[in-house]
Amino acid sequence: MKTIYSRLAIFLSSTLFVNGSVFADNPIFTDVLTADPAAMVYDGTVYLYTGHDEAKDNNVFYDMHDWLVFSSTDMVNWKRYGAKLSVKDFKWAKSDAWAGHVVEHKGKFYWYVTVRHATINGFAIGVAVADSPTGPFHDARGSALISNDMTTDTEIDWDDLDPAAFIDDDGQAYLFWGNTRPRYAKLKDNMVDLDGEIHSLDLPNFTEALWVHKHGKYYYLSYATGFPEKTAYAMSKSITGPWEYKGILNELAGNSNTNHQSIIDYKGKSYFIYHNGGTQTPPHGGSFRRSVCIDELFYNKDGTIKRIIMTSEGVKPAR
Ligand code: FUB
Repeated sequence: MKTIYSRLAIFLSSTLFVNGSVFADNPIFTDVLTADPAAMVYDGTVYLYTGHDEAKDNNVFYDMHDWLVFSSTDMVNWKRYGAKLSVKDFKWAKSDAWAGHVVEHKGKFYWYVTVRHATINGFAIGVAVADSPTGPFHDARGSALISNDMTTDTEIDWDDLDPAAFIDDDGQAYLFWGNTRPRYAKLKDNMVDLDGEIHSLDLPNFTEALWVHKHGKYYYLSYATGFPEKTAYAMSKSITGPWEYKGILNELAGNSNTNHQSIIDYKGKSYFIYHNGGTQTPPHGGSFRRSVCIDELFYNKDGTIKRIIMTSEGVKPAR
């Protein structure tokens, strides 16, 4: 009997009933603080890679040391794998496990991450590789893929963060990243070296958190705009642009000055995955104690995206 009741308690704590329907409630995890979501659909499963906030209260700054992995086949029930990559896995890095992104290429999984470089001033981007979406991952280069000395056109040392990889239909891979200055470069087929020069993009009021996706015939570049951050987006018919700015996609995320989105299609629906500072678990959420949320995303007939409606109820199970 005890087992039945405890299973029921776990089920009830992970779902919310609204008018007889089952939803995932937002934030989707209440026992661990998750930020900077990056989702990947692979072989019928959604893999969710997140940062891991560990700040004890909100009077501090980010306290982030590793990245977490989750998976789901319905967007409501999530399997937990724990921390599968850490700053310590990059011998050349010293701290700050900020935003990352995983893509699959030719049966291998590449996890691009933001870290603070140990010997070159500023933030840097590293890449880890694994044979499975849940690891084990190891440093694929033994050095930074991008470091602050490679981009000298800004005064700040945190302009090289928030990597987002994208593989176009012709197999060419790209890496997008940046804070203040949005950038992209081609990746070699080995996925761990840049192929050619670094380009700058022209996106209005760009802050950070680039995410690239394709839906139908259009390419979409979404990003955090302003500060505190909203999410904006631009569209193009080509991954290399020109990009046409389309406006605000998501408003300020509750109780957090960052918003950091990921957008996927899964089982016939589209999802906007982001973080807010909304956890009610003491000592509560905030800008440095963030939690991942999921809401549906809807396209208009002309390919533009409807403004996201952030909800407490979250999404219904995908079938
Ligand atoms: O999580 C640390 C930083 O906050 C990320 O790199 C940014 O995108 C913002 O979410």
